[in-house]
Amino acid sequence: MTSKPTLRFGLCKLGCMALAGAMLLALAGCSGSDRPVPAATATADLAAAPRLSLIPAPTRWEAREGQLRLAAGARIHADGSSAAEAAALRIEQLSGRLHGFNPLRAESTQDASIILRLDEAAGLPLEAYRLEIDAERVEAVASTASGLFHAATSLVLLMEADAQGAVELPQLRIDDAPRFGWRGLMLDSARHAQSVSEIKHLIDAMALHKLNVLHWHLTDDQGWRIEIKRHPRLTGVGGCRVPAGAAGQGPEGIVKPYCAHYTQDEVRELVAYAQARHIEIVPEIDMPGHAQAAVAAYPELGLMDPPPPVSADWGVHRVLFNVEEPTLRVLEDVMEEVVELFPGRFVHIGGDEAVKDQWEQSPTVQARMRELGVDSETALQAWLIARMRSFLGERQRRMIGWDEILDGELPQDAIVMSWRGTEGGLVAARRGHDVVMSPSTDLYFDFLQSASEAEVPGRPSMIPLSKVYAYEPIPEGLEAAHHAHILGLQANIWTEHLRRYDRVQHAAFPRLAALAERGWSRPDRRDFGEFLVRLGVLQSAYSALDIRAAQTPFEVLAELRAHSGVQGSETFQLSLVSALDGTRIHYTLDGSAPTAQSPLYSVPIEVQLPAHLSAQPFVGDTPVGTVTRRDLGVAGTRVRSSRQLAPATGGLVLRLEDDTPAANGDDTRTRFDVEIFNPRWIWQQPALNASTRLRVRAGRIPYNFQLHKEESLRRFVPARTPHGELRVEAGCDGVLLAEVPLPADTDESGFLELEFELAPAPASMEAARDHTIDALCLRFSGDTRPHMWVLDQAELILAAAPGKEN
Ligand code: TNX
Repeated sequence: MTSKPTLRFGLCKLGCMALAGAMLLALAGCSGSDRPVPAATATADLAAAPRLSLIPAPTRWEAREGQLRLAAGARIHADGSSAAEAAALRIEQLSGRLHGFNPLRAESTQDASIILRLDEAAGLPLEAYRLEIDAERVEAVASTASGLFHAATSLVLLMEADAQGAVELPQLRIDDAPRFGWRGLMLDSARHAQSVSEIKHLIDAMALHKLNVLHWHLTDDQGWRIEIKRHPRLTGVGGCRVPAGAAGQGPEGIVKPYCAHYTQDEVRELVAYAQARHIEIVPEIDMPGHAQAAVAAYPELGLMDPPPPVSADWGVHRVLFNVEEPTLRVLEDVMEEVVELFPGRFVHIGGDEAVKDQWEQSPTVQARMRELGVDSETALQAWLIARMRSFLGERQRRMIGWDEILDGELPQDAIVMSWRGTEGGLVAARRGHDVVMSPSTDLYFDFLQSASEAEVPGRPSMIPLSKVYAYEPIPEGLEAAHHAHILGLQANIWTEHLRRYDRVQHAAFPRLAALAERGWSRPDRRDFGEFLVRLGVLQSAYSALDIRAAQTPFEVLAELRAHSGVQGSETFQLSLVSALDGTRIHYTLDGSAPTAQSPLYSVPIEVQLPAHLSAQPFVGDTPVGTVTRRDLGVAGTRVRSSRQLAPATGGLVLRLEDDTPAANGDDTRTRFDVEIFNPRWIWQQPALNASTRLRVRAGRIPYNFQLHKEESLRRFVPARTPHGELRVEAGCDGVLLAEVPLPADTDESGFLELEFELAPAPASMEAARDHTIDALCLRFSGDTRPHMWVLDQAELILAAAPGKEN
């Protein structure tokens, strides 16, 4: 196991009080087992006290003096209830993997140092538990199986292994219970599916964070993933799509479909696996939109002639289910089987992004509306949702839908999932609906978490760890009387761009730790810096459990700029940024590891090149994350990748990847940042004084977006030659500095390399020399759909100075 930061609790507190404040001392890393202090019993000043190294932070805890050491061979006593038995198993499995500590079982409490009791009479709420650790033993009590399970998780996370195979535990008492009953994660298995074992791994990771709802997005335009016995083509046809571009083409032009679905046996297996970890799986069958895969499988469910294929595009599609009685019966058949497979309380019916064009244009739908007496397409959707709600209600399931279900009449017991910001949640709660908050502004984990180039494909509008941690589920302005309607919160992992499970994990962790704390812990004790230190402990668990968390949030981003001077004698400025709010960056330039005594970064630094940067964020004196290392050289100031070139403001930026797997078969693909409405790449302050040539590498990827109404926002510059040109301007809409005709296709590698002179009008060349060109703007002209050219990197080539090597 990797080493833990030694954040322990109150023991450290008084022993180190001379240091500046409780937080700092926790950060100072005093583990304090040799520093006895009186038991801290008051709970009033908890906000100021350093916390246990637990995420989510417990509701209440009391520090006691000393440690409890459990030697190898220590025993657990479970009280005979199945709940205690399950908690014992949990401890055995988790402590074995995390600490190499494998306790045995005891027949009686006398022989045991860990006692697990299910005590209904104790009257603890659902999921709540009490954990007491004294000099002799651990006792965990709960009134529910979920409570005892969470106690087991907390216990193992509090253990610290020593070299003799024993574990040490702080003496304490914890009284813990979640703030919200819905602490969820949505997994999109429709756009890209994960294997059963990957989903189990994710469920285990959720349990580690005490999350309790897995919302499973199973159907969408790009795939139907759940086997429905009565309608086998849903998966047989709807479970396969031909990916756009090269990814869908095998050798010799053979199509390479992407197929995946979960059999009913697999679904049952996952439901049981989650249940054993006190996680409820909430299935989602999306309607009336996001229906293209189903309509491709059974065209009679839709309104298109000819029927559409399963979509290989991303975005908002137009395909809707029709509302004929036979279609509704198919949807009810689906729900019937879904209800049999998922014994939980909730079923999600989607309801999002159902663009009504097809309903508006269809005479059959219009006739149906007259027959039903509904006067708008929105009312028709409300009618469909209400019918589904009755069907599910008769089967003792509560219906949930995305916040669009608020448009039109909505039955009172329907739960609203607020995703278009928090407004939907606010309105729904005021109207008396229960609500789950999962706003795209704060909790969409397909949005990138840092400005690092190493971020995986997704949406580069950023949702960093600190933003998730700062999220408050009760919408601002909601009257106290309605607070109880907020059931909780949920992070959504949409997988258009998360092609593999390692990327899903990158998106999920560590942000899920912040989400878990916001869902579980008290809102009044929030300290991001202190959370980061506790996160160190969880990160050790991540590595022990092979949870591939993102490292990018901890990366120190370095930007190097040529400052002034003529070629060969420029000075260089280095700026450093950490995405971790409130941390400080210590750095060195000689490659040595930074410590709290290393220089503290405050303003851009003048550097001599080459230099070897090592930088790390610190909370107080405690380093967080890993060291970022960069070799800095002059060449780096003259090259920019698409991910470093700020796209023009507005529009929709995506981090996309090449559709061709690398020739070496390792499946790494080039990533491009592209503003898909008006693709342009802007190089701010290029070091143009010495350069007159530009080398550009470009890739070509499918343009596979359904933009719907936003289609009109597309701004492609007309081509002047058969295949369009690469244009370089001095600032967008500025003087043209180069216009290079493009070939019909890429070279063999799937890329295109162009090297050309910046040959501006004399006046703009002057401007370039005088350093008054603030930005180079690169774009490709022409409408090349179904493909698009995308910039990979641009490099300024130095003009050979007299008497100097280039
Ligand atoms: C909106 S959120 C969607 C999804 C996309 C997601 C991408 C919601 C209810 N619909 O279909 O995958 O944006 O961020």
